[in-house]
Amino acid sequence: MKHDSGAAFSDNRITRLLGCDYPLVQGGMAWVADASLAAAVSNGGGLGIIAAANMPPDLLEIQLQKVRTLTDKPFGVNIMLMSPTVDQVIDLVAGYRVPIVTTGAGSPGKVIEILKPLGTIIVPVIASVAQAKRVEKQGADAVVAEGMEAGGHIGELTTMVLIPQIVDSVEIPVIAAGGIADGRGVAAAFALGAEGVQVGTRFICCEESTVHRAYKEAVLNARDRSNVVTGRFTGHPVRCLKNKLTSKFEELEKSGATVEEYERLGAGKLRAAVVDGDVEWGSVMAGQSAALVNDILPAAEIITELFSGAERVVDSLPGRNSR
Ligand code: TUI
Repeated sequence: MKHDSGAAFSDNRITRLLGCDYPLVQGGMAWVADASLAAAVSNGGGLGIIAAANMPPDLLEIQLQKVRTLTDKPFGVNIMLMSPTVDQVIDLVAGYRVPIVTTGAGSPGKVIEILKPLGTIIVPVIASVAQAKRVEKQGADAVVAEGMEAGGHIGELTTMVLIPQIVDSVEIPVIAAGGIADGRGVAAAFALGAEGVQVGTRFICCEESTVHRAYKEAVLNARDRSNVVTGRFTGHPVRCLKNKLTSKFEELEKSGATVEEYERLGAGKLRAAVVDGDVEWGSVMAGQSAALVNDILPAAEIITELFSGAERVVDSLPGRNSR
């Protein structure tokens, strides 16, 4: 099926690079971004992503096999560079000839060195100008520039100031991430010079997302002040929805706990929230855009809404003749 709504946004360097109808990459959300979600996004005209995260390699392999049964469109794998199994993940991604890789939480030099010669398209997620320049030099094909509105592990700059600085610093195309959950956000990203968007939190609440119902409800119920960033002192700040776990994290931080004590409290908590639905004591990672998510829709509908909404925004800007 050819997707038409939002056509004004759908032929550029990102759609040509990724081979999809819309310049949209799904966020590589640990435990959330499985084959079911990735295939739904790819079938909807975006680029679906399976998050390798800290997954044991045998579980990742099952997801890689599964995604091929659900879509024949391009898809990607997000490689989390702090994972203890990152080398095995790279080998698997090479073996399965995954067409596109996004990376997060570190420097992707090794990923580019190994996978680029195989023809893999590499799109690192970065959060600063220095990181963007470095990955361009290393051979990245595009970057996702992620503002601190995003969920999970974040940098320090907002999307609003990060995107134009990255656009001015590199030649490769820039995909904006962090805070984008509706057509207004897509239009704003393009206004800042991005040629694509990465959307994570919005897809937690899609029909094909296999996360626990309670996690989806926590995102649906989120409001403007529902987020908190914990763990800044560890060097790995993480944005989540506020709950008993994040209060405990804040208490620990105030009591002068060590990084080890702090990280011990966090172990296994994302899985507890996503898989078991423990949204009180689990880690409910979500971006600030959770406040903008108010319904559960099929992934394909979310994508057409994002781009038709962006077109409406552009058409209604001051000075434009409304149709
Ligand atoms: O990676 C993410 N988001 C994530 S990863 C994750 S799993 C995790 N859980 C707990 C603690 C830490 C990780 C949950 N959410 N987003 C992409 C992203 N990458 N944001 C920022 C960065 C980043 C950070 C450092 C990219 C490059 C980088 O380079 C370090 C360097 O040496 O320059």
